Amino acid sequence: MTDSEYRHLAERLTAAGADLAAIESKLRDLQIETPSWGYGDSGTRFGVFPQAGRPRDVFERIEDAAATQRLTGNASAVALHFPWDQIEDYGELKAAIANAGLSVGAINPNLFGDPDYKLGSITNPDAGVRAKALEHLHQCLQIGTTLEATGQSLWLADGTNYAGQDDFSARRDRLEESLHAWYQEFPVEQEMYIEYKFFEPAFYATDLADWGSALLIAQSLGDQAKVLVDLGHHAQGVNIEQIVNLVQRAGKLGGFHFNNRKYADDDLIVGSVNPLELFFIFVELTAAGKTLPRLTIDQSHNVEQKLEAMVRSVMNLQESYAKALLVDRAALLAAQEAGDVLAGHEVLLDAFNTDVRPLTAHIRTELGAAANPIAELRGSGYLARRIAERDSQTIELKG
Ligand code: PSV
Ligand code: MN
Repeated sequence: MTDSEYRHLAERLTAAGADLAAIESKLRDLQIETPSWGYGDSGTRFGVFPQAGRPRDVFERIEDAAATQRLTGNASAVALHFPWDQIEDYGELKAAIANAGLSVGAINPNLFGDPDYKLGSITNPDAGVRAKALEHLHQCLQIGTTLEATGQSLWLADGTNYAGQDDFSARRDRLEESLHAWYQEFPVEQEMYIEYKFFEPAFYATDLADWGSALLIAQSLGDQAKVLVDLGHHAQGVNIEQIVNLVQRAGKLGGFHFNNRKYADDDLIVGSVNPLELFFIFVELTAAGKTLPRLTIDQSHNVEQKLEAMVRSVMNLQESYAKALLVDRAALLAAQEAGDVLAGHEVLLDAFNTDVRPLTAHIRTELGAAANPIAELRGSGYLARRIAERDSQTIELKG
């Protein structure tokens, strides 16, 4: 992208009435969290394909998150997952994140990896297992306090595979009791984000299946409890932007896990399958009077180069956000009030079909990041250096 392409676009947008200075200021302020777990090894249930130069511990995952930030300029925080990122000394982790020029994103407790959670964690019929799960949640709050994190992002794998396996009401009672107990411990500095998912690993009923079940519990807990929308966690065809609007109106939209899917919870690069849906979501997020919630990427890159995939994801978010900021809200309202169906739709399409790449490249340059992040990454030798360092030495694994 060249300066002249930017100037040309800027002139055209300004002539069309856009407040470019205000839009550019919002683009500079965009804050995206990338997930520590998105940089390390991952796979499907059929296999894992280790990548050359992949990070071996949380410190190396932070190095890669910092590379994403340097290249894109808007990925300033790193979300953490425990115990995947567990280490002895969280002071050391906090310093490493700060030294990398990043801030601490949401803390993600993990209540799905331990064999004890086979029949559930905080909904398990066994009180001992529930107590163990609550202890982990308690520890995550403490880690959050040490790291000065501002949120805990909870996803439950809890659910049942067969009708009759357990009782819906009993499970909901256990869920409510446990989350109320955890909520009582929350310091004012942290929020609780409740993620929902309609299937997997449970295949009959998950205990937080949809936005309604998450919203109900968030409302019963209090102001610090909110709903988190993961784009891979809905049935096919569900209108996610309408859910976003509803939860936002209830004052309970806490955050996002961005990814994209074609079939199920595919965890593909955000915007890679359905960029139009992503844009419609940003149209809701940028409506008058709304403030952006926490924006986190939650992806698993299996066949594509992981760092490139993360950088591409941030760029896709930058572009989608920029397009939403271009929507002519006055024209949209006028069309809606006039009952002019296609005029309203076309206002959205005009923004969606604008090639904003010169604008997002310009903003990245202003932020000291790269106009062309993928080309810059490929030309920088970053990956070759990481392969040389990480694949040739053995280190004491810290997390
Ligand atoms: C579950 O599918 C999920 O979306 C949760 O957010 C987990 O923390 C994450 O994926 C693990 O990759
Ligand atoms: Mn998620």
